[in-house]
Amino acid sequence: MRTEQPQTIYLKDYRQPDYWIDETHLTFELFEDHALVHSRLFIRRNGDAGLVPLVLDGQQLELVSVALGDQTLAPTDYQVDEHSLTLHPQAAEFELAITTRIEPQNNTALEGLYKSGGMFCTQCEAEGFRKITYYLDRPDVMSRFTTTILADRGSYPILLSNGNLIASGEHEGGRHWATWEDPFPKPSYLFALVAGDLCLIQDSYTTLSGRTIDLRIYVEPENREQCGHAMDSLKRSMRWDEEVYGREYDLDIFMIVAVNDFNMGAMENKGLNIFNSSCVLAHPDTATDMAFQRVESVVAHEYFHNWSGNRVTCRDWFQLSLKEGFTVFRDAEFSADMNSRTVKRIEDVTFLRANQFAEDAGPMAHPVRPESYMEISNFYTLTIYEKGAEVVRMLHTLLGAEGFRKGTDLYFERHDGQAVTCDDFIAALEDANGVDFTQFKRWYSQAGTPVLEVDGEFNASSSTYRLRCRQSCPPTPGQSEKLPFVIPLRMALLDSEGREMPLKLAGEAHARGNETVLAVTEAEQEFVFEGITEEPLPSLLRGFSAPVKLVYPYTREDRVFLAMHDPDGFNRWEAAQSLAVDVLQGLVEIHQAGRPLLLDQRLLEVWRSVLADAELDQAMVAEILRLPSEAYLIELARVADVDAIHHVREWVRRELANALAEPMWQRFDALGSAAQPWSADAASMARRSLRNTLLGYLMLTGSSAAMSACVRQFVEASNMTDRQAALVALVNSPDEHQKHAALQEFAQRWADYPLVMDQWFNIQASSPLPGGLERVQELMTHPAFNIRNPNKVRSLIGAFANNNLVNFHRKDGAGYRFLADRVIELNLMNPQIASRLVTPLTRWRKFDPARQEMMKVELARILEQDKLSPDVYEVVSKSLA
Ligand code: 0A1
Ligand code: ZN
Repeated sequence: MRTEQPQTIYLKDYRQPDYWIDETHLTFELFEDHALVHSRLFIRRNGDAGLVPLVLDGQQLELVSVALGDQTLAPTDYQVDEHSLTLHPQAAEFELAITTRIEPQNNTALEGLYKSGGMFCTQCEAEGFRKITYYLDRPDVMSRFTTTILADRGSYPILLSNGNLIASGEHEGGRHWATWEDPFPKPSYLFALVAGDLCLIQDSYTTLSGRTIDLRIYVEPENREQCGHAMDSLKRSMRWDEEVYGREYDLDIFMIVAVNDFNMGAMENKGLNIFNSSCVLAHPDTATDMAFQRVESVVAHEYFHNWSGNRVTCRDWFQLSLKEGFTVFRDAEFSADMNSRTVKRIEDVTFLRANQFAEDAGPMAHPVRPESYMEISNFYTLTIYEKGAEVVRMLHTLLGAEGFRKGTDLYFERHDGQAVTCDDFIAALEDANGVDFTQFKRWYSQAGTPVLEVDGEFNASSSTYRLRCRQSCPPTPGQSEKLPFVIPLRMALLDSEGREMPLKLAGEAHARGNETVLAVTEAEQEFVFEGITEEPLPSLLRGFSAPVKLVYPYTREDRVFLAMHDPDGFNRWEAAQSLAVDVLQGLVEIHQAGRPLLLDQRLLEVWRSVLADAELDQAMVAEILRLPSEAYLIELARVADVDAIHHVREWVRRELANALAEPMWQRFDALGSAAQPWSADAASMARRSLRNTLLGYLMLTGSSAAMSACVRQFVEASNMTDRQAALVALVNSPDEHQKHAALQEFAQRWADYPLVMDQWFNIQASSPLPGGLERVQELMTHPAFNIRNPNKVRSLIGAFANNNLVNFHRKDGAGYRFLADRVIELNLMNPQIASRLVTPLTRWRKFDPARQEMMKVELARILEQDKLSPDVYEVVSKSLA
């Protein structure tokens, strides 16, 4: 066990810094075996802070020199330890010059300045800047940056930093330099630098006010052809932010750089976004439709941060969701506007419920605005991002689009250039609309997923319908009691034909139309609708209007009815899903009791009718036909029986496929062939999505017709979406020969495309067929695998532990041991990746006692390691507490 425990940082301890840094002048001298960083800081004491020491953050730095004004300091004038440099300035304003020496080529944690392939790049959020130089590395210290980069011209012809290029030139010894100036004050986490041999794709954008912006995407030369989609997405994002939020871009140049080694998806550094190449590159030959959509949404997300994050930033890291929740909401709305709104919402809700709900029910559960942390990198979570976005969505729902826009206009105007809090955001929405969100703010302070129990009572004699709501929220670490939330409940009442009934609430003067949003604010609350002349069926929580678990005593017949008739597309899908959940949960119990499985014909009939529905958007048909995931079924279970869940779900899939083979073939054939030319439009994507969902089902029938259709598709596909879908079906089929042939062919063809090889690893790691662990262990020795590359770790080890649940949870605990070994291996090499990787083990409370024990043994083994990074220590120790 590590001897020194990381400190816990508390929100309640926040206070302003003692000093401000008005200007930051940096010079980087880059060499192959080290880099020298010279900083000149113009520092000013904060208000009436007295003669307090100046404590600068710094880690893993070699201090070369310090000068205060024109005085070079002696080592006795300052104190240095592992985390800081302490100085004792006498003046209220002074200039400080520091030189540090670092070794980017040995930086495997990918935080601070590091090398990815042949290029230098940075990642400073959240606390990476302190690994570059000593600084007040906190987001409320905003400074104007000027950056000069000096490097060998041959190896690093491109030298980039934030803002505008103001000068450049030659230097002796084949070296050259460039100076960049960013006119906007920013915190250090938004600093960026890139030096490399990159090619440039260039375009321009004219803003609403007529300014021309130079748009640049830098990639390695072999990827030049794969940038078109990112560029288009960027231009669409710029237009959308002007139209929907009135936000125009502010610098004259906007740059994106793609790097292969990156811990996260991308980073919104001012004017110089740095991206994981997986979130930039997209070409139909190599990227799936899903990858295209991810590129579009990540490009938009980072671009939108220019306002929600950069112009207005966070006061401290407890406020992270201020920028992330808001920006995820913005990018989701952008994607909804660019594609199918309903399908986008279904995808996001599916993801949230399978993953964020699990986090909210686990040992690391925390509020959207946490109150404490040990390592901030551990708090870039689904709760901060996705639940945070749901919270902003609820505000949008409560205020309406116009009211919300008035609020965001005020927020941007009031806080431009400032570092602020979630309270400031809410205050702007309140002030612009004259509302009070005091109670609503509990969404920021209380963790856990609320449960909303609803039931209805029709009274024929009074023509009323009474909707009773009861809310509760399970305890989470450090929070045993919860107060009621404000839950916006979007709903309608349907008559026996599925038509929406006019809604009028007792005690209200005005009718509410056919759909309304009820604000559930009490622990128990009733709503009485008048003028209801027949017993209605309620359609509740439309569009998933709040991140809660809805419980309503629907019968299976009710769910069938809603799945067939609800005029709201989202709730049609939801009804089909919840019917499938109910059926699957029932079958799991039957299977556990050792009784024979029998499929509820109602599920079959819903699937049959959706399959025959020519009116419904094809992407929606595909969404409805997909069964709820194993991960979601595990999340819903009290004690999850992974084997039974897997067995039953596969059995139902096969039953559906066999029973519906004929209409599935008909629909499949009617959708054309995978050989037809690729097109990016929504209709084509929807067609591919449905065709491939059907192919997956048809392959379960084991027919030779399905196998030959699949092999044909693998060979003839005009694009990666169809080729990959065929490969998935082949890999999961029992035909060893076809599987190996396809895998080999694929690996040979795409050996030089790391992102395609990531898919190849992912598909095999995710296959639930027996022997999964051994396959993954063998793949770790494949020449294309590299444990230092986060994308590879995610696509092989992460995919195995998160997607391949039967193999990961195998009875002898070998899956757990394997994952713990990898976490230990990565612990010091890349702490952020190690601590993310350990997540599946922290969910041990969900499983049977034997598995719980084995998972805890592995967690304890990790905890006993000699040098545990704070990242891994925090997650593992909290999950065992
Ligand atoms: N702010 C970025 C995500 C991000 C956060 C931390 C990182 O450190 C490794 C990197 C990126 C975003 O929301 O896109
Ligand atoms: Zn973000």
